[in-house]
Amino acid sequence: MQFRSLGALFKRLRFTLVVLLTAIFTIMAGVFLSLSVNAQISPAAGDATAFNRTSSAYEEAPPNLNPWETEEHDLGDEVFEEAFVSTPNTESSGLGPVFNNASCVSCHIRNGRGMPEPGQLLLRVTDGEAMAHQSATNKSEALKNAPPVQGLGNQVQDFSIIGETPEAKVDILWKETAGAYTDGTPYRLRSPQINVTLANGEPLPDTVQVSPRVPPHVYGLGLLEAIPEQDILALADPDDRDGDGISGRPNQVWDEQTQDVALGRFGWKANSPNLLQQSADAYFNDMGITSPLFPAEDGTTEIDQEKLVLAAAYAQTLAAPARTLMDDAQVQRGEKLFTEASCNACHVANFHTGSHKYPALRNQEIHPYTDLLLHDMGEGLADNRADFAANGQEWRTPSLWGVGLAQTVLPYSGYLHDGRARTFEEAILWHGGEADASKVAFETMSTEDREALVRFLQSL
Ligand code: HEC
Ligand code: HEC
Ligand SMILES: [Ca+2]
Ligand SMILES: [Ca+2]
Ligand SMILES: [Ca+2]
Repeated sequence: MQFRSLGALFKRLRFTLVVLLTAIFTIMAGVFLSLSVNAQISPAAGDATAFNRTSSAYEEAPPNLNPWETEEHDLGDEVFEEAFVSTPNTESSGLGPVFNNASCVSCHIRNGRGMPEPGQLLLRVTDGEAMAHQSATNKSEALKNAPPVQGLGNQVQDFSIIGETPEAKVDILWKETAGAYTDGTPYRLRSPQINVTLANGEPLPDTVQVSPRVPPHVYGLGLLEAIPEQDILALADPDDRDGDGISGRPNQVWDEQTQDVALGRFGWKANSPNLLQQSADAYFNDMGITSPLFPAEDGTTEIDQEKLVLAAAYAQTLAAPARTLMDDAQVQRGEKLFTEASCNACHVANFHTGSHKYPALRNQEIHPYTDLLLHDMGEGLADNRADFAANGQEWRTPSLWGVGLAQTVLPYSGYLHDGRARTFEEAILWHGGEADASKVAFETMSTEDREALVRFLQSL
């Protein structure tokens, strides 16, 4: 390189120096920024926390998986995405004949919640008349206490493969009502009206009990599976002995593997004991795919045990997202209000996981904000349909970790079992029954406090 004068040389050096200093400054600022951002982030699931708060936040494997767990997770990921087709194709065949959707991921979108729309919303049904005259013949039948509906079973499959007829057509209409907070701020709530037209064109008889449910998120579930049973049962207070208006009961469900009664943990009414059974149930009922746990009547199966185990493995090995904005004064105020309004009586923040098939999930301090128990949530949310030990007004407390990312992952997705709540405010305003005092506390808060509480939920 040649310089025409000494001045030009200095100019060149000065330029290099500026570039160098700028680079150093940028790196230092980056380090400083990442440190200060980290101070705002907090692990929600111990070593199994994922530090990603983008639209792919729910798709992370826990960073502490060992190589074997990582392989199970990756294979499970493919299984979760596998779209089935009708027989006689050689691969991914066996869909239907009737079904709700063709893959796990088409309902659990980006592993988050799904929409209250045909293809994602499930309708569980019970013959209410038979229910009234039920005399159970054995333990598992007695537990199920949801007599199937003639021609529909316990779930409406509103899609079918070519050449077959869907069981029914499902239409969702929204009914809106108006209300106001104590400070006069108006709000609107909506609830669904489900219209079912059977294959023969007839409407569903009034005696059929219908329970619409949106797909819940599937991350962090292995950690919930790893909570020791006695720690969940210890929170139950069925007769409300401490007189705080909140009871909480465990669901008692049928475990298809052990052929015995077990604690229910998964599903909106905690009607499934573990993730393997929940996955087999999804294959069978949502996709029409038989498996070793739910074979066809003649004993044949459309997927093998290995695939079933991998589907469950994926849900088991999904991390929970880290909390954010821990240093934010409004968020801190919201967290205080969350406790003051007794939200944490059901949305329990702290657990310590015990044993699990996957070592990464063992012995972690987790903050899922659920007690996994059933609560009477009042008439407004009632589906009037029993599900094992759960009655028609009871729902399992959903976990709230990662809930602040719901709109980032799937904009316009709703909250609550049927996706009726468009915002956190609406979700809270629907709380009743055991949660009535919490709802009233929220309704009577100042606008500023309501905003702080919602901001706290957004930080989860
Ligand atoms: C048609 C949509 C649909 C499909 C397809 C589907 N699911 Fe689901 N899933 C749901 C709904 C709705 C629920 C809640 C059911 C209930 O509460 O009764 C659910 C619940 C779950 C849960 C429990 C979540 C929790 O927080 O308790 C898991 C795990 C799950 N599904 C995994 C799967 C797997 C694995 C597959 C594929 C084999 C699958 N799902 C396919 C709609 C679907
Ligand atoms: C008595 C137990 C109880 C109390 C107290 C309670 N909740 Fe809930 N919460 C539930 C149950 C059960 C549901 C699910 C109801 C349904 O889906 O119909 C729920 C649902 C939610 C949801 C929607 C979650 C989702 O994934 O769709 C949010 C948000 C929420 N609660 C926040 C709060 C806040 C904030 C408070 C305090 C103001 C509170 N809850 C108090 C039991 C409770
Ligand atoms: Ca099939
Ligand atoms: Ca059916
Ligand atoms: Ca109590």
